[in-house]
Amino acid sequence: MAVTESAPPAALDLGPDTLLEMYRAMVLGRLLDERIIILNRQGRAPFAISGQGHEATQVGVGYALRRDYDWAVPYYRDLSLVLVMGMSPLDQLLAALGKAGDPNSGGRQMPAHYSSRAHNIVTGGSPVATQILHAVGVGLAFRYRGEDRVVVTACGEGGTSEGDWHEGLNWAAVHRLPVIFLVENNGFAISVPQARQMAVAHVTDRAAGYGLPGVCVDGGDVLAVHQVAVEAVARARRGEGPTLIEAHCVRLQSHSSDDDQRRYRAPDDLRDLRSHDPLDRFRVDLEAAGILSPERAAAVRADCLAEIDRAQQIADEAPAPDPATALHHVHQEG
Ligand SMILES: Cc1ncc(C[n+]2csc(CCOP(=O)(O)OP(=O)(O)O)c2C)c(N)n1
Repeated sequence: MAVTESAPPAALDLGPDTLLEMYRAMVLGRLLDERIIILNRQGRAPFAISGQGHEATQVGVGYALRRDYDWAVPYYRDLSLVLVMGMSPLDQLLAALGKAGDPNSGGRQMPAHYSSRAHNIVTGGSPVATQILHAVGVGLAFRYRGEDRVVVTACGEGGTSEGDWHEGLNWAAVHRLPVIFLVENNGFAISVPQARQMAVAHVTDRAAGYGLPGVCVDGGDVLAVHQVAVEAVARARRGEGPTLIEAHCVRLQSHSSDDDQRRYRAPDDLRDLRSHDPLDRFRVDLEAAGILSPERAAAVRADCLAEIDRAQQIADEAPAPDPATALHHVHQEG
């Protein structure tokens, strides 16, 4: 099956309200991400790993899913995806500050290991790409139960070098499972560029080797990603099996709060990144279409900041986990 470049999203029939909602979702993801980095730099959040630059991909995919029906097995950059699926800024700030009320892990796991029973989001381990096999298992469960749910799982292009990724795609294609394999390709695995990671030009060049369709898309174009994701979800629901989506994103921040990308990326490359900011692209498109004005864009930003401020106040005041519970959920109890 050939790699297909995505068609322009002309066929999309999204009204202005939905487009504005998607824009707000991207802004909320960005501002919350920035807030978590600030908390890290203040020494209050132990770790931050940024999704800045990936928002269009995640919101485009998230809006193709049926909320609280479909499932996700995300990776650490998927902040905007889990927000679209129903998690809140408060959920993530409780996690960032390691509070007892953190729904992801009760303040135990590193931040960015997203988990929500209520919104069908499955937590993962930290070893890269282990989540891929979990998603395939979720897809198999849907098949056994005769449900038409879909599960999306994500990783970076570096994650596709792991054996788990290859086994997962192979198995899902053989059994035509309703899994969407999203690769958020930002060109780097920490400091390792894509060319040192694979000898093919596109991750989707490998799709034919497993017998599933692979679609390459501009991950900075929220509507293009959305169209590709809508088609992949429809295919999976019809029982026609998995799709591999490779979305080319920019990584605007360093790999994580423990990294400094100025040590391995050229200054020109870093300067150029900002001209590919997906939020600016969508804002300009919406303004050109007469759907958004600069005043309205400023109001969306202020509204998102107010939501994050309110959430942070609650998270600040929330209790830390009781030290006596530190070993709970580690070994079998009772
Ligand atoms: C099995 C394993 N090896 C190495 C690491 C350390 N590690 C964490 S993230 C990462 C890079 C992953 O890059 P990529 O999959 O391209 O995703 P990105 O972070 O660029 O979004 C590495 C090497 C790990 N967590 N697990």
